[in-house]
Amino acid sequence: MSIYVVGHKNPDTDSICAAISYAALKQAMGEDATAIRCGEINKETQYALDYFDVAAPILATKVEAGQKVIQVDHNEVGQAIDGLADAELIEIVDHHRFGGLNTAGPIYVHTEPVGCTSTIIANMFWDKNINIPKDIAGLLLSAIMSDTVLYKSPTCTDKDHDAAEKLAEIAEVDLHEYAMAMLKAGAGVGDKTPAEIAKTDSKPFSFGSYKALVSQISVMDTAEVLDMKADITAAMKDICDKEGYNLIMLMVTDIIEESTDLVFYGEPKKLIADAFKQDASGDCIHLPGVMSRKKQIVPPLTEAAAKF
Ligand SMILES: [Mn+2]
Repeated sequence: MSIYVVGHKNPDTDSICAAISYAALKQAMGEDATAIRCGEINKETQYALDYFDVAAPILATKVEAGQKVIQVDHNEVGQAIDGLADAELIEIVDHHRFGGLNTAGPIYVHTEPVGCTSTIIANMFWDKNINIPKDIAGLLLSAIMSDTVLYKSPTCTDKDHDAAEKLAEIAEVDLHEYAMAMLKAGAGVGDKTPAEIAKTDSKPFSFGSYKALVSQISVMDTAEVLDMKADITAAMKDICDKEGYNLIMLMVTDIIEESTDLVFYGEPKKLIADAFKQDASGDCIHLPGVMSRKKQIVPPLTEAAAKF
């Protein structure tokens, strides 16, 4: 039975490209591995897949009991494919915080505090002296450019930078030109409904006893989202009511200005006020210099919740 390699729900470019690339590495090592995905491909990822002419992983919303699974780009249960608890998790390759990891048996874990899972995977190829095919190099590069927002995110490390430069050579692309085109393809609201905007690139988190959803949309101009703020917060109320969240936050991240407007609905607003030391009695706060959910949004919320 083929081992499934899968990224998180509501997959981003790293989750898709890391799954494809890690399955390719496993195959190059003589193992039977298949990339799968547990969600729709976003526009940015589709641009990368089309550009390098790679098929999307097979869509699977659930894994069967006993299925061997490798998780890439996540480890938190709430972000994982359904059925994982009854499947056999054998390995994790990731660059996120550990959010309550429990496994039935011992497993392989490869995590590093770098900007992108695909950086770790590129280095695994090189450490094993396995050549990275051109199309896989292109996908790994795409993921690094996406996760680090063209190196601008504070999560970006020298290791991401070095890997991206080498991958761009293998993929034979002009790094900046390609990355800008890819980010542009994924940026903005397009034809999304307010509810879809509220759930863009969303991930569930627990902050203390509060269930929260933190979404992120990248834009070249925040006005196109902020002009719809009333409709978006109304959609957030619906999502809270239906899915049992206490709080929904949408990071509207301006990739040119390198700042985020955090639009939110729910309670306690004091959690947001404490975390970001701002008046959060409205439905939006401006956070200059903030681009990373993982480094600049989740940690202050976790800290603030611990003091509740
Ligand atoms: Mn990632």
